[in-house]
Amino acid sequence: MSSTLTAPRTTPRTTPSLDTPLTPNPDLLAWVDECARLTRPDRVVWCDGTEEERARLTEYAVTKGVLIKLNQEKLPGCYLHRSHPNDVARVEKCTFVCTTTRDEAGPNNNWMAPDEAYRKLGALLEGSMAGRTMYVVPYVMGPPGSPLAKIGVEITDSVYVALNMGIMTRMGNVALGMLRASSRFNRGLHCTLDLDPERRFICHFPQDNTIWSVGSGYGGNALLGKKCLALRIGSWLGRQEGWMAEHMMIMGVESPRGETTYVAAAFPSACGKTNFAMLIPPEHFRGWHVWTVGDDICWMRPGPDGRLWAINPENGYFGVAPGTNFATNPTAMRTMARDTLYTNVGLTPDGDVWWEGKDGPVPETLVDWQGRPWTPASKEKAAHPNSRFTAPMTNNPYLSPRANDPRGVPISAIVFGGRRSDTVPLVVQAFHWTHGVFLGATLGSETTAAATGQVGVVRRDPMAMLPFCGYDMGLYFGHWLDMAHCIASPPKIFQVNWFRKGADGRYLWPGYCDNMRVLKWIVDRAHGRAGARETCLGWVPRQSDFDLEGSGVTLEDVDEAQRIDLPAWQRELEDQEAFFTKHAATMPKEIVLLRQFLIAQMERERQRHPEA
Ligand code: GTP
Ligand code: SPV
Ligand code: MN
Repeated sequence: MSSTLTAPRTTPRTTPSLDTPLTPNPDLLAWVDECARLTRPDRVVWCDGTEEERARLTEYAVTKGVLIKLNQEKLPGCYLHRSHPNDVARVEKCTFVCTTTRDEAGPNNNWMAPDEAYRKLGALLEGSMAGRTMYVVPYVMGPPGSPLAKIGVEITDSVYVALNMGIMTRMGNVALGMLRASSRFNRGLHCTLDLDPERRFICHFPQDNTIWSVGSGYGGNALLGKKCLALRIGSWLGRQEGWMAEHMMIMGVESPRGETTYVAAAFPSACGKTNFAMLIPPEHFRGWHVWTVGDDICWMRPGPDGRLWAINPENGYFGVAPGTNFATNPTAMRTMARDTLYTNVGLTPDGDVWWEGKDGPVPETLVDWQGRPWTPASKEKAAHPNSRFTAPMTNNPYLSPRANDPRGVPISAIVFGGRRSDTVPLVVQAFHWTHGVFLGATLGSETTAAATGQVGVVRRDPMAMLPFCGYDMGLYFGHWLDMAHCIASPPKIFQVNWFRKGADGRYLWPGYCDNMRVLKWIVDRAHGRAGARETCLGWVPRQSDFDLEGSGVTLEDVDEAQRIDLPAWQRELEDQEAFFTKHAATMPKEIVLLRQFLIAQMERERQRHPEA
């Protein structure tokens, strides 16, 4: 292995000194060679995933200023990274699905012809790693041995990306051992270039199982196993192979009787998956425990027992820092207390990290995410709103004992949720699977800092997959409908909204640990043992079905959070129109009809209550 990292070689650029490859796999060697001939790095480093290698790469990143060593007494094994200020979130406008035809990508994706994309990015990649190191990062998505696990290899010029991949995936020899001589691996080529936003492209070639990403070093743009492979390519493969790749967290909910029910939930980016997956039940729910299986991505397949079985393909958490504290998410706080990479948070004088909404007093002075002096009087935020922590899954004190189970866990309930200050009730249960697909397909949410662009505007984000579905979204809904026929005991489907506000602008629902109250109803309903009332939107809990003891929430607030506001629903249904029109060519008829059905019901309601 390369001991050359801290003592650069003086080899001429044109003949990169190839580090000893860790595999005899001919296709992998040929592809790495091809990438090296294109990008012309000074040296090639094969990542083996050992602790020794992690220590060496970390030390190298510190000497290069890529990482800042934090206070090792307070935060052992933790480092801070500051990304370029123009490179702080996913960029949807630079993200392309490059299928043979435009129709395959669908109106939900930016499309580029594969030839054009390879040519365009190829030109940018030519010689792009000269003077730099090329890291070859083999990784597995999913517990090794799982029938759903997939292998990828990411080639990158970023040591930060290599280190993050080491936390987020099962990385190194384990992947090469699984791959052996097979040519079936995802080919990911990543180069940060000069971070010029004009030369930033994230291109997916589902038909070649290939991803090329240039011009960004951040999160979902650069950690290619995550959104690129696990969701965009994953969703494509899932449709072909009969499984599902979803933007969902997975949790095990243990009751006082010792029964564990597995729930998967899709909320758009920065809308609460990590928090929900790490929920600690309130005092009143003694004997209940939530165990985290995953916090962002879920792969599901029908099992031989007729249930839907899910794995978390990831091995770590790339979580939102702002708003995280010992009251909102103590589990996350404990998870990121060691061996964690922090990105774009504030740095205190004693080498600790800080962000808006962290516990304790606001530091009197610190260095902000851009490396500038900051005080509480500063107008700008200390941490970027999309600042994040990368922490190993094994740090989680409530990691599910089944998180590494190759079979996965059987899912009893699927939850869709958005960030909506109005209109959408706290919780609704779908009447049936197709109605659940309709609830997911019409999901809307206010945009967040997880992607560049305007924050706080409602947009349609079906199944929280709008930025991540690697093919036509109408066909994706069709795939959801088709899946029902392979699952004899399908999960029950629900919709939630933790973010509804009252007329005074405050949240009607306390959220966080109190979401357990909604979760208990969901779990009970999934087992067919809790009451409910029928509305035109779906089944909702009656006051008596809902345990509010010790919550401090008033019944008036809960009623308001559940209220069906007819004029708001009229606007909501009108707002869905543009999405349905855009996707008319492939939108399943059942989904179109369910919307028409709801429109008709709402019209009749309004006639009965003209004052509303
Ligand atoms: P991605 O990693 O971007 O996919 O996001 P995520 O869905 O995992 O979101 P996360 O759990 O990190 O939450 C994002 C933000 O929402 C954080 O600032 C949280 O504090 C806030 N949040 C999470 N749950 C709740 C809740 O129940 N109520 C309220 N009001 N805010 C919440
Ligand atoms: C999201 O945006 O949904 C994330 C963060 O989970 S990123 O890895 O940047 O996609
Ligand atoms: Mn996400």
